[in-house]
Amino acid sequence: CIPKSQKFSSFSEINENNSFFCGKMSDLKSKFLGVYKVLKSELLNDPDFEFTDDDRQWVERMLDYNVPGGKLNRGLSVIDSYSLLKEGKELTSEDIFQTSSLGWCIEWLQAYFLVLDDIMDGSHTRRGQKCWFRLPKVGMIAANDGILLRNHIPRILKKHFRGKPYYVDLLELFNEVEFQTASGQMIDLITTHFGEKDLSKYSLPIHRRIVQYKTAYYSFYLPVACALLMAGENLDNHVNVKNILLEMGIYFQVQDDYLDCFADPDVLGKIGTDIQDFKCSWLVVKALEHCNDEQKKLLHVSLKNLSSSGYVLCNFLARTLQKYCRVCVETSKAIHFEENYGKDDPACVAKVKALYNDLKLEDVYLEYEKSTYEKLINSIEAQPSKAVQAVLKSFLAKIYKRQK
Ligand code: GPP
Ligand code: MG
Ligand code: MG
Ligand code: MG
Repeated sequence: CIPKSQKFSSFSEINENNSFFCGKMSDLKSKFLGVYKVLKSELLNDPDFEFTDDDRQWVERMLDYNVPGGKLNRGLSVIDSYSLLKEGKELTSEDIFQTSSLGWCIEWLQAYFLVLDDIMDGSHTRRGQKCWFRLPKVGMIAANDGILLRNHIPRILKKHFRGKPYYVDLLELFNEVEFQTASGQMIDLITTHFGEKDLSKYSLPIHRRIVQYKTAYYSFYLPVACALLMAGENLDNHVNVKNILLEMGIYFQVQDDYLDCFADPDVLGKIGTDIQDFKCSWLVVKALEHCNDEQKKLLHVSLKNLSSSGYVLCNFLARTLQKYCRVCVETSKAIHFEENYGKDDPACVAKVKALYNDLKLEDVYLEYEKSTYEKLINSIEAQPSKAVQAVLKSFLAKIYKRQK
């Protein structure tokens, strides 16, 4: 146990006997969850608002429902990364409290995004329970709860980091990353308009741009950037680390897209909606890519057959024929998809999934996963600092071949 003299913030008031650091609460996750209780209690007693018992009860229920129930990877990564940056030096109890608080700010950010994202995507379940907005007494109050969750972050930062030399950097970091995520979410949503008009507009570069912004900054760059700031680093000196983390974040969202269709919802904790929502998912992009290849092959064979059977095709005729065939093929592909993609009808969803299976997208995904892992390991090992390498490898190990 830490000595009583090592008090910090309001933490010791709540854990009078320091039980947070002792006995059965000894593992990191339990410590992390202990900090959640402290932060929640502080927010429920925020002097800038006059809470009634009813208000307090609502906020507490809303927080418990939406904040701590996930895998907590993003939050725990702040502690993990900071500890690796300190190269084995044991963290003080204050280090643990501070890194956990920053970790929770990211979990709060995630809760805010998810509450709103589930409304926007028309989702049904999240983390093994009904989406918050689907609860009868909640509905669109969830939109305001999202705003409240977002506002809790600067409250936490003010209370615990105001005196730190990196306080302004932290605020700017959270603001910048939120802006990038909201912009990514915007393109995720408006791209469906273009897709509905012409599905063949979906492509890998468009997908990459969406997922880099909507997922990679807040899920991968933010936890490490928080740890770097706490360690006294200037973020401008870590552009290479940022780029690797963004690549990892893109890989993570490809996994999310794959799991949306192929994972068992009981394991994943959520029921996929990407097909129904006409999303520019990695799977639909790959399906379109593979259709094209098949069709190109077919086209090629038919032209070869025509020539070998004695017909002399002038260039003009060949080009016209090729163009005509491509139009037919494109049209049939569009019909095939457009009849079923983006429809909230289980039969249509099943047809799209059957097509994904016919195209063996699972194999395409496994190959993507393998080659991305190898590329990431190579770029990580090219990093000059062993501590930074350890941070990045630890992150990658958490997500490689994940099932949920
Ligand atoms: C993941 O998209 C991205 C987010 C949750 C960011 C949302 C950002 C907002 C500004 C609201 P997703 O819809 O694929 O996630 P999931 O599959 O978990 O619903
Ligand atoms: Mg969603
Ligand atoms: Mg979404
Ligand atoms: Mg998803």
